[in-house]
Amino acid sequence: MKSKLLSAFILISQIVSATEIIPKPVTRNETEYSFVIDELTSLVYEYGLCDAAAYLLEYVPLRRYSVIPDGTNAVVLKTDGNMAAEEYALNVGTDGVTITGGSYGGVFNGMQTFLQMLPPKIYSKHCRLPLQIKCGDIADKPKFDYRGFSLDVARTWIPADKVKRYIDLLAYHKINKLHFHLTDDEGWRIELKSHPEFAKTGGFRGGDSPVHPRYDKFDEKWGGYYTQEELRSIVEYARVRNIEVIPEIDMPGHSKALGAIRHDILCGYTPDTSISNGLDIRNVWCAAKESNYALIDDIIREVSGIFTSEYIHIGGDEVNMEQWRKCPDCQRLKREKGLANEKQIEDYFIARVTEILARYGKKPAVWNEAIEGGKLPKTSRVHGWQSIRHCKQSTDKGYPTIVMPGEYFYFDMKQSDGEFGHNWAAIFDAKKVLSFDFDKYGFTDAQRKCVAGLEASFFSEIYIAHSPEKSDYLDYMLFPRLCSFSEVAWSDVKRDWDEFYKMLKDSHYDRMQAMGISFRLSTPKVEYADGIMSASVDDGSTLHYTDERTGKTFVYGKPFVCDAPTRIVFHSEYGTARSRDIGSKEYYAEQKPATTVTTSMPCSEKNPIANAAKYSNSIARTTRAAHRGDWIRYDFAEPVSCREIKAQTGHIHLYRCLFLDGHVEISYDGDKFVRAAELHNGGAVIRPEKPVKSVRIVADGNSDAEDNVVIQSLKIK
Ligand code: TNX
Repeated sequence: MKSKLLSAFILISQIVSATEIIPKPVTRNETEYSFVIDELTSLVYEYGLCDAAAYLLEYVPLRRYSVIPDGTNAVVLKTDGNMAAEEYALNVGTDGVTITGGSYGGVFNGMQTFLQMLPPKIYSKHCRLPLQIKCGDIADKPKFDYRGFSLDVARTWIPADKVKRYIDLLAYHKINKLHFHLTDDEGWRIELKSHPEFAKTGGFRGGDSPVHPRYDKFDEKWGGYYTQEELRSIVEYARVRNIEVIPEIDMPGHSKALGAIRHDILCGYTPDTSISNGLDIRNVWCAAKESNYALIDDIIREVSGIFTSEYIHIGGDEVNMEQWRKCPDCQRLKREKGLANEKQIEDYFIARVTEILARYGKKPAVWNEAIEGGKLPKTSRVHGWQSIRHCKQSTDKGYPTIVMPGEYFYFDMKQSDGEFGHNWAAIFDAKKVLSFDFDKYGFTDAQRKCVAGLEASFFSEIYIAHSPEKSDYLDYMLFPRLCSFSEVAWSDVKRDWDEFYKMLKDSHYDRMQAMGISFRLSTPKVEYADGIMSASVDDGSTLHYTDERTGKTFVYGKPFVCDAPTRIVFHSEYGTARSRDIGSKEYYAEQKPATTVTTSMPCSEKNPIANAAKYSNSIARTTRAAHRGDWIRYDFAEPVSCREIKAQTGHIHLYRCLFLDGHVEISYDGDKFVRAAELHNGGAVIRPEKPVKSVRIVADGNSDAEDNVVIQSLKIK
């Protein structure tokens, strides 16, 4: 008691302000009192909540008890069978804290809310007592039982300890499913005792591996895989954090890595192992070979023994039907089984795999394309990814549907134009994620009943080019978009963006800092008028600017005179959080001078050479690969004064359709050309000294990566 008074005294000068909780609880009320957690506060919990208690002790160093003493000066964890599984009540009185949950998951959710009510430093796990917490009551439960996140570890290898770090970050945001995308064209990440070569070879690409790089790290052998022991430890780590891990073996398409090791799984086996760094459709399991189903049995048997989830995701997306159309065995199967088309071959394949799953007590989850054949059993869980329309179609057909349209929930999409990432679904930031709303898309009650939950995701094909060994890029792509996602997946109480953003800045930025997240800050406002450059932020972060000509960076204090022929790039920082780079358009616009583009190679009708003169996203494609001496030439209508010209062949978001070996020449008069730079990965930057009339990219060797070349517009600054 003496110590209790003492700690109350120490804290007397501190005002405990209520922190905002994310996701927002259903109901919350507060009193003006507070409770002090000190060295004498004990943790009291039911026997079945041992793991939850141990988890809490990592963050809050309480004394540990397992039976309820008199209930005062204690944090009590208990369950109440009358509550829904993940529901919880959190009551903070002047004599203690009680967290009551419908099950382990409910208690865990309550604990996360409790942690958010404590100072952010508790996330460092080195927090010392005493700690003060506002008294009040929270009653809360999730909108969806399935609040998922899918992580693609096949395209870019993410080691187990890093996966566990993300499991922690998901748990802080009450996400309860991890959809683990473990296999794809670019990698096989699961150790199988029955087929050790799948992971030992398929986990690595580049170098002497038969698996070829497609997006980056072209020259090194790079990758990894999880041992079964590591996978089990991930499953267990996630379980303690109320997260179920759902493994995905992506079949029958997206299987190029495995096909590179086991050619016999592919259609019409030919020993065609020729290298393709780019688009390669030899990635579909043959549906007609009985030996394939025996192999799938081996895989599912082992995977079932590792993962405790009742579901295994078996893929079903983007299957290249052409392979089956060309395969005599698949065509025979089609006739024999009376299948109407290739889509029904996919149905047949999935039905066979579903039978295998059932043998091991598992159910299938599939991507939305798998419903197209019309025969997918209704017990399959469908992940709608292509669009909201596809999600609706799946609910219309009565499938339990995980709603994850790319345009809202694919966090590999860019967050604004000019940033990195994909853009096939949309370009969006946390504000759009928060705006996701079934009403807006007219989901009927019947359709809503089939929505099993929401899922956000990160596909990693271009992550490989962004220092995957550091957390900056992935953190930046995920946060705060994942914060918005956690709100829409959990909470029925609508917060608009202004309120949500204020909560982020006032409460959650500091928490994310303490969680060690290098999240993305909003874009600074940069203005240039009357020769004065000025910039501002709305979130208390520190502004920096870099002079691109000198490469020097300064902290921004106040508006400054700016007339140098350079680009000034601003960004803001808050601890390890960072905004995108942004310059003032008025001050240094990208130039788009009138250009004529010609080439020595024949071009496709669909992507004509004229596209390359447009300075838009449209590209030109040739109809063959480049040979030594081939050229692409850009002639400007008028000589162009500029600081830099970037010439690029190929396209990172497509395939390696580039000049593998070549150089760039410039001409000041449109007649005489001088060699200006060597190509690296199909591109080069030149910094001309005088106004330029023409640019020419010349191939010095053959481009055998692909059977066509992508020609882009020049980028001129
Ligand atoms: C679509 S998600 C895919 C992935 C890509 C992703 C990139 C799905 C079923 N297919 O293979 O990685 O887009 O955003």
